[in-house]
Amino acid sequence: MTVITAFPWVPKFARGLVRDLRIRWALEEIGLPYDVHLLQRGETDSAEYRSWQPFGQVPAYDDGTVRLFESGAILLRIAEENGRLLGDGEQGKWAVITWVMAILNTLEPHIFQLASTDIFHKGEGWTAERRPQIVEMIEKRLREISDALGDKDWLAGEFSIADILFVHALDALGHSEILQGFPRLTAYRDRGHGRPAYQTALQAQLRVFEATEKEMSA
Ligand SMILES: N[C@@H](CCC(=O)N[C@@H](CS)C(=O)NCC(=O)O)C(=O)O
Repeated sequence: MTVITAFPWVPKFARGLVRDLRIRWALEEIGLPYDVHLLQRGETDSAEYRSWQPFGQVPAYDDGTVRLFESGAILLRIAEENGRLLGDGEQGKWAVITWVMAILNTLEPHIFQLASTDIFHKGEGWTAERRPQIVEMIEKRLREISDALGDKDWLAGEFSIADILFVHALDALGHSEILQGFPRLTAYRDRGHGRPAYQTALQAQLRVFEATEKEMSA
């Protein structure tokens, strides 16, 4: 049975944003059952976990044949192994891989910087000066991706792992005003959210946090 790791609890702002959701979503799209290993306090620092996920982060993944980490790599493994969510033919497959790299490398670092200023360093003096530059860069990238998307439903033909990454990256902008200026991308994100596999995956992640909260308050 495939196993992924996840946190038993995160603060409210992070719910739906933790990256195990990407893997849950892909597995739900394909219809593959999986187990979730919830990391207990201190476990992320254990030598055993670090030998699986060197940064002590989630998600990590084990399908019995391959054990790896990094949400992008995990999505590629799942798609490749199952011949799903990876485009059509050689060109289609490489278009998906290219978009996977583009979302992770060319877009997401800027989005992470926004989360850093708005959430992790909220209220610190330097953020007021830095934030407009970050927003400008994110908007530039979003304009470029929106142009590349054009009238298509998905980034590279059929729905693929690149769309899982892009929709989830857009979700990390949910606390900001940025997406309001991008109706095409808002519609794209909503299309992603409308997929039954996304909803199943999201509810599964949220249920864990709710169950932990119940346990803590019992
Ligand atoms: N590039 C990694 C990032 C993983 C990551 O940032 N995971 C977060 C949760 S979404 C985490 O575990 N944060 C806790 C930490 O960094 O210690 C991936 O895509 O898998």
